[in-house]
Amino acid sequence: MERTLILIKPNAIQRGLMGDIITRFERKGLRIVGMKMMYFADDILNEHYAHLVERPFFPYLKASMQVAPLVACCLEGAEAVETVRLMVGVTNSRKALPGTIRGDFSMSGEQNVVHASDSVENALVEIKRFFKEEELFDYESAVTKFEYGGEESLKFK
Ligand code: IDP
Ligand code: MG
Repeated sequence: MERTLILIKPNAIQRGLMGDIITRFERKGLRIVGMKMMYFADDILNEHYAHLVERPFFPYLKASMQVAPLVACCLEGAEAVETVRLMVGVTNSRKALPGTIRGDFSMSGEQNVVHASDSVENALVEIKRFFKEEELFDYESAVTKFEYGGEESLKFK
């Protein structure tokens, strides 16, 4: 099974949306295999948003990501990276489709409630950035056979 990283951003924590966001992923059938609350320290923030440091909005983004703690989650499932990006919606929440997390919970391009890894390759790097190996959990689920078909279970082992 594939893993991806999401961050429930400080703006979502402040607005009391943490539970709603986690529930979306749980209901979908994505398994939470790691979860922690933390402050986004300078060194990992600069690394995580390295692709944006030159952008004019970077100082605002950085401040908004450090104003309160965030919750980092590692989610597991078949094609989890792509599925979670679809659930999150496009960056600008005003353009994000209704039914997506950003589309339903936010009005902003910056304060857009959640981060999700954008490729399988980046997910591997981002999960390592936020979680030590012993903070991630492999566990059996009694309901996997009701979540995936027989062929899928073989394909996405
Ligand atoms: P993504 O979060 O949808 O993957 P990225 O381009 O990786 O989008 O940008 C990371 C974060 O930077 C966004 O989620 C958003 O908070 C912020 N951001 C991106 N573009 C803008 C912008 O044009 N104005 C303000 N903030 C932005
Ligand atoms: Mg991104």
